[in-house]
Amino acid sequence: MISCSDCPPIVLNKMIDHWKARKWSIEQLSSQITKKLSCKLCPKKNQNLFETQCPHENITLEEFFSWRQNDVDNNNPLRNYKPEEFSCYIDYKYMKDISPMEHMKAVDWGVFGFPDRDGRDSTIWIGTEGCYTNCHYDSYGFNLVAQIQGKKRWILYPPWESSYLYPTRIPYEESSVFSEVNVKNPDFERHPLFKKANPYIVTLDPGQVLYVPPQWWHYVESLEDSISINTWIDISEDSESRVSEAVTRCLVSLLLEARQQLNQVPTADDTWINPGEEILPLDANIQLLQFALTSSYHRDADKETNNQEKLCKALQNIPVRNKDTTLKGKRKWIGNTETENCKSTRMCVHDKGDNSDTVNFKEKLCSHDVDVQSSQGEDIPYIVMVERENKDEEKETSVKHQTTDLCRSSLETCSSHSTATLFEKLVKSVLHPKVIEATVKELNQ
Ligand SMILES: O=C(O)CCC(=O)C(=O)O
Repeated sequence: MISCSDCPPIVLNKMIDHWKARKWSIEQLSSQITKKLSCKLCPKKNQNLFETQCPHENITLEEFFSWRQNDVDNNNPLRNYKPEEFSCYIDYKYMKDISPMEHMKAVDWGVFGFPDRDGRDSTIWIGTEGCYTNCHYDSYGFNLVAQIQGKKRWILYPPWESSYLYPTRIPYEESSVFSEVNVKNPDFERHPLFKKANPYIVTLDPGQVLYVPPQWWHYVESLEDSISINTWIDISEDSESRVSEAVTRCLVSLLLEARQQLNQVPTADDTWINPGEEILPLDANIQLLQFALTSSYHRDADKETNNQEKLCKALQNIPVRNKDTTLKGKRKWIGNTETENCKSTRMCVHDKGDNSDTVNFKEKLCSHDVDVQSSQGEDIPYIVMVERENKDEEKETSVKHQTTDLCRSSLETCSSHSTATLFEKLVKSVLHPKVIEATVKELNQ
């Protein structure tokens, strides 16, 4: 089994021209999506506030659009925010919750190997120039992101550089691990290891789709008013992440209960929990942990469908080219020549030897002088690799999938524990001297 986390992000071009959603604009959507939506407003002078530090309002897309046109009436909740001072982001909205039914088929992930996925499995992000999502990684799966309107810049970091990014679970958001670093304006005294981080940077234009590999960190900012639509696709390693997430939820609910006992409940905004997160009581979370452990233990990896392989297959005949090569006439498939780079462009999860079903992305990306028998000129789909910014530094290739220390050695024993034993194990692992030592170090800083 090859880890799927050590392949780089790629940009897929001309693959969504057939989507109805490809033609959407904020103006058009403002008459079609009529529900009130929560949005975050962030002062433009500080591009690194956590969601818990920004004001939120409930608005219609129509109110958003007229605010952008400097046409606000007294009922518009945005009337007190100046567009030149604040960015506004209607982020992370499941289309099935907010969009009319006819929008569901306007999105179609079939060309990427997922014919059953459409708007019902997608999330939409609508924001002004300057809006952003702080640096984080998603605990589950991989991500396909389609840019619909406006340009967006993605700054990505590989999972093997996690220690340079100072991960934190506060503010808490289910399945998002945030970085403490202000990646746009880092404080190297507080985060000295960040100097070693190697970003991969890409600006997405409308019509492009970004593949974000599992557990890659990303900071995202809109360079123009923009719409994007994405789908997160599960992978077999998610069962491990589900255990980590369940442990985190148990600890968060435990600490929230402790906070209540200490009468430390905030009167205004809660800086521990991202807006919209619902925290269940501890006993419910312990049960969910039990369930995650049992499913993780009983899963049959051989029977699982491999979604990364599906993506590989869907992309196998799509040429890879350099950003700058033209598509006319005979051309090369541009891959990376160095063996080490080729290794890192692997996308498939299973190495099945001679099995002809196996799609070897690495070989494809490393092939050269391939004649392209195409008369379709500029209109055919193609792939562009997202490149690393600092190429001179050594790349560490060993990627460790995030696992929890709790029960690492014996999932079987652990999944059969009673609530009481599981809770005791949880408390013991939190009270582990190594954790205490790290805590003391943190408190002394
Ligand atoms: O587009 C954004 O602002 C963030 C998107 C994101 O974090 C994601 O798709 O995982």
